Amino acid sequence: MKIAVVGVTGMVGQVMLRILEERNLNVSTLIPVASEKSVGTEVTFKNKQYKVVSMKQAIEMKPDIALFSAGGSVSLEFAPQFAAVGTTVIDNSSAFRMDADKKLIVPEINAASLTKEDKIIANPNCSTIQMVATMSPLHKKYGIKRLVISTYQSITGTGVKAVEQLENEFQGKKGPMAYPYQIHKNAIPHCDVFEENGYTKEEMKLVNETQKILDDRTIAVTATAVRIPVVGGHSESVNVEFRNEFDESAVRKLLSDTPGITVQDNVDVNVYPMPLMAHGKDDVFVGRIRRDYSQENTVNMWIVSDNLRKGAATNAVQIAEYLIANDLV
Ligand code: 11C
Repeated sequence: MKIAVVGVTGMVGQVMLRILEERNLNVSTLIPVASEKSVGTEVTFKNKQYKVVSMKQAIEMKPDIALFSAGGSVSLEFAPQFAAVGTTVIDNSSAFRMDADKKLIVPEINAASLTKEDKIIANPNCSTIQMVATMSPLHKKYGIKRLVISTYQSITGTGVKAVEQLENEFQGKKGPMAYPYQIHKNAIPHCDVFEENGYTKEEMKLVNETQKILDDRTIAVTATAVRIPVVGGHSESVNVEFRNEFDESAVRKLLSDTPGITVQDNVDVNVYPMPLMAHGKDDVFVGRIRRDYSQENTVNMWIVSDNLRKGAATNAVQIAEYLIANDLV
């Protein structure tokens, strides 16, 4: 397989390279792609050095698959150009996620809908992926009526500028600001831009992407997304109202039996998921599973995952693996 990684110098692009190495996908040719200012610099893949090429050069090389993580405007401009030469694009930006003719894929949930004709496939938002991965088996069994989500999101979701902001603030230095406020020792209830309805774009991704991936527009979703000074992953408090009766231990068992989910839930010995522990891992971690006594058929849980891995790069590589395994590229 000829695989291009577009946006290879970015935080997600770098993790994509590491995951392609770890998972031993059959990469016969790696094509690292970035903006003009990085062309000619080198990246390491499987102990070999590769020169970063331009978008134009990469398109001429007609990769089988291009993993995109270079921002929405780059995807809008270049994903169709790759698709036009026969490349299947797996796009990590929000550019195509809600397009009616593009599929929004979490492999464990809906990869079976993919066909050879899907030349641009959307990878969901990080905070959505870990949440729907957990909700999908529950929705099938109990029917989800409503989700109330509060996120506690890693600064790595914003990118390298945010990581540098926190490092500078930690050291008492001034520098470029990724956020409107100091993030060190702070919590900022503002991820992505505000929309006209008073929600942020990040919050509305949780609403719209969830309904699309679970293929059920009747699920009510409301969310508050908060940035915290953490690097290992996103955490989410999720209040889940079912249409049907549930049993707490059956929920725990169902999630434990779901591939890609690890239940960490034993409060007697202080076992619950945390971003510090999820960092560098591919699973979604779920704990603090407990009945909501204020409302019938409702359960609370705490969901944590490495936002650069399952929330972005791992999910994209898993889509590529599915396409290859099912002869769809
Ligand atoms: C964040 N979820 O943590 C974002 C990062 O739509 O793919 C990814 C943005 C996106 O700020």
